[in-house]
Amino acid sequence: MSAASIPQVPSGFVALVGRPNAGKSTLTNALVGEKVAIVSDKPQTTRHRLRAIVDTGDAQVVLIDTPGLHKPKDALGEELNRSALMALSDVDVACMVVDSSAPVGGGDRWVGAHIAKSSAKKVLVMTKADLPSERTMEERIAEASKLAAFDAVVVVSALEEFNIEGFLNTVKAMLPMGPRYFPRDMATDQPLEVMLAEFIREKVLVRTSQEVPHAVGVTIDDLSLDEKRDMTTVQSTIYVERDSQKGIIVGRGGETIKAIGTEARVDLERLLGTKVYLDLRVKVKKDWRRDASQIRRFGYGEGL
Ligand SMILES: Nc1nc2c(ncn2[C@@H]2O[C@H](COP(=O)(O)OP(=O)(O)OP(=O)(O)O)[C@@H](O)[C@H]2O)c(=O)[nH]1
Ligand SMILES: [Mg+2]
Repeated sequence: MSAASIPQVPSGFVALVGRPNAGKSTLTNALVGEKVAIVSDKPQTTRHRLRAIVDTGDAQVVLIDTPGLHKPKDALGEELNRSALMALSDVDVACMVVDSSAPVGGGDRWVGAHIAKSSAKKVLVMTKADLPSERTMEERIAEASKLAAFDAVVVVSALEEFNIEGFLNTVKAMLPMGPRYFPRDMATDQPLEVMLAEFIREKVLVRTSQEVPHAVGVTIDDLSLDEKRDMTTVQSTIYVERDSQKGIIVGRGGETIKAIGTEARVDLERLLGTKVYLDLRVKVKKDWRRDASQIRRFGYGEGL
């Protein structure tokens, strides 16, 4: 095909940036129409900047879901912030994602200051529209609108699939014409092993609380396919920072780890397209979040 015949459509990169828990990954999944990003009610769920592709036939929107921007307490937190802020450079549209169920606060102002510096088109995205009253929403939009010179404001509820089309139409209109960046049927460019590890980590997040979710890192150690049985054996390790955390994840009589494994297997089978035997173990790696080389080993933040 000659260069001249490659179809030109609105095509480009759209970063979703905001505080932890704002709903960036839930919105990403709603836009893609399948679950590519992990989600939980714990802050700092996302640890990998993730590209997700929404091809509407007449346009291609490449979303960049990012770790929530927060006040870092350790090397991991610093790395996650760096990774999220990096996503703001070189995108066509920078979306500031704000949780409309909470008052606009200092954290949002800090995120806004970074968005304001971006040379991209700017969109304020108010998420979780199903939660606040109309009046509260209006007040919060007014507050958040002051944080940067936004080109558009969009209100969505990813949970109720409200105005997902509206968001897409708004950003599509801001993209330059060009060739597609990715194949039309590709949902994400995230490597399979990373996705497997993340979906396992998601199940740990859902089942644990307080400091445990943040102390968890997951590696995929081996994948082997038995074609005859259409079965993939996945060996994976859940790392924590303390013996006490290991005890929580294993649970009484191995109850919790068993439940994590059962839940993760459903997602892993979907991702791999085979039956899965999941061999999960739990190990302690003391204070790994403070150690840059360990963070790189997990591939979190900029590690990939
Ligand atoms: N009611 C309601 N809850 C939502 C909506 N979108 C997200 N949530 C919830 O908000 C919580 C956080 O969602 P995530 O998508 O993981 O948030 P995030 O911004 O990706 O968070 P980090 O990855 O930690 O930065 C989850 O419990 C979601 O179920 C929504 O539209 N309505
Ligand atoms: Mg997320």
